[in-house]
Amino acid sequence: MGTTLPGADELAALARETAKRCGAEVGGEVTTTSPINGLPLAAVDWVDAAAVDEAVARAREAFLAWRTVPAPARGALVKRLGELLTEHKADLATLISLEVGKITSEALGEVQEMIDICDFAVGLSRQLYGRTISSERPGHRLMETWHPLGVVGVISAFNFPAAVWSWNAAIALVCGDPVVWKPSELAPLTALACAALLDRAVAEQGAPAYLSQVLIGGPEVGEALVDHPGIALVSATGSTRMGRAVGPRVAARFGRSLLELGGNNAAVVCPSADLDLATRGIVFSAAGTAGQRCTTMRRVIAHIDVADALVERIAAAYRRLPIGNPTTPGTLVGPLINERAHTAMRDALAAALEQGGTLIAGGGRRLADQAPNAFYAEPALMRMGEQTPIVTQETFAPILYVLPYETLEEAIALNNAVPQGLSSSIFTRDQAEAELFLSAEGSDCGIVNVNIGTSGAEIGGAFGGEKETGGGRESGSDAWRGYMRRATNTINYSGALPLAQGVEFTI
Ligand code: UN1
Repeated sequence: MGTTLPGADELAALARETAKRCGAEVGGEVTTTSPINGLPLAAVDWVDAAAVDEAVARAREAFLAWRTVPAPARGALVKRLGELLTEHKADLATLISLEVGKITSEALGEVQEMIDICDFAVGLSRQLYGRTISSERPGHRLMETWHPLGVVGVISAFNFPAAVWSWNAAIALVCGDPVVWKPSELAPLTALACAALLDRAVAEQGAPAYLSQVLIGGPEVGEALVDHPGIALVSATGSTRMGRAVGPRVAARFGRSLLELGGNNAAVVCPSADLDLATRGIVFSAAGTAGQRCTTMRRVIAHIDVADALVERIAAAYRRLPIGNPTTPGTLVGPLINERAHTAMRDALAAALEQGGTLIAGGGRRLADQAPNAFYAEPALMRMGEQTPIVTQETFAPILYVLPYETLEEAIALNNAVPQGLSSSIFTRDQAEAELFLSAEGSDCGIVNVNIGTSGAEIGGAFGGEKETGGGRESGSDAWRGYMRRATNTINYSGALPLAQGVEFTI
């Protein structure tokens, strides 16, 4: 299965037609590659850093109009966007598969996340609640009001080339903020298609032009966004290295940043765990999306009593994984994004072996004879005696390290002993163990799950993590507050002027 990869012409034609159906014209000077066959897919035009100034100025103008539109009316725009995404769900999923190699089901799932966040944002547009607070003074009222913040800059990565933009854009738009988006240069067609659909919704709804702009270009475009004083919030998803550059630069100009950076997510598997369920959860999180989610499971911390049986089950599943063309029905593992990712995987596996690891399954390359520039990797399962330096790093590829533990305290310490803090899970049927893992003494991650894997979060919760993951929260719950500014209001209807804290100041 999945052993015949499509040729360049076939994929290029499909990309062109699909983008066109979404309203995006493809063409330009810079060639992109499909990871499916490693061959040219399309050509697009890039802008340079100078385009950022102009885009921000236009967005600022849009902001001045949009911030006065009532939030529920802003929600109507996002509602229309959600309808258009629903209509073009299969198209966007095709572009995602062609550009980043996601299997069809996961590509459709990514678009579903976009539709879901639109639904969420539409509901939110009738909320955006502030509090009223008891005033200590008679005849006074204390309250808070949430106002639009300003222009939001979104920098997104290749692995969720559409959904990350939508989490930001849907929320930003109902909050009254225009968006300037710098997508991954590896997935420009997906970005252009998303932008075209939103442009259509903007035109149909009579919303201000330039509420949404997309800037296809290199890293210097992202840097210009980061440094631009007209960008009130920089929402950046990518590596910890990228975040280390972005965070201080935005802070230096007192801008706001929302960082979604690396993860090194673990599952603790306890003696009472349902091992079949754990195996399914682990394999989806570790091998799904070819190990290229920030929520990908990279470590299993298994109790010594169940480690052998668990490893056997995971290894058996790994040996059966259908690897190949991600658009072929039944394929579960598509290609890595590019050669660099494959080299990083190979290097990490070599380091793990050197650090005492044992390769149990996978790790090889497939289809290289047929497509020398496409990088299909067998998800790798490694047993490690301890958490060596390579295990503490995030390698953006499907490598799963299995570590042993004896006490739950030890397992929690291992879970937390990495620089990243995005997602974690525990497989157990013992409620006390689950509760400890969820408690203040438990996992230090932003996402802590019980009896499911580390990836595949729903949009209703706040998404993000601690430590080197960057601390940002986007998507559901109250993440919207990051996109607004809060004003605290004290209103005096008493006719007198009592001062707070009992201060006397009689003139
Ligand atoms: C990412 O990998 O950047 O929880 C985001 C998940 C998805 C989002 C992943 N809903 O796996």
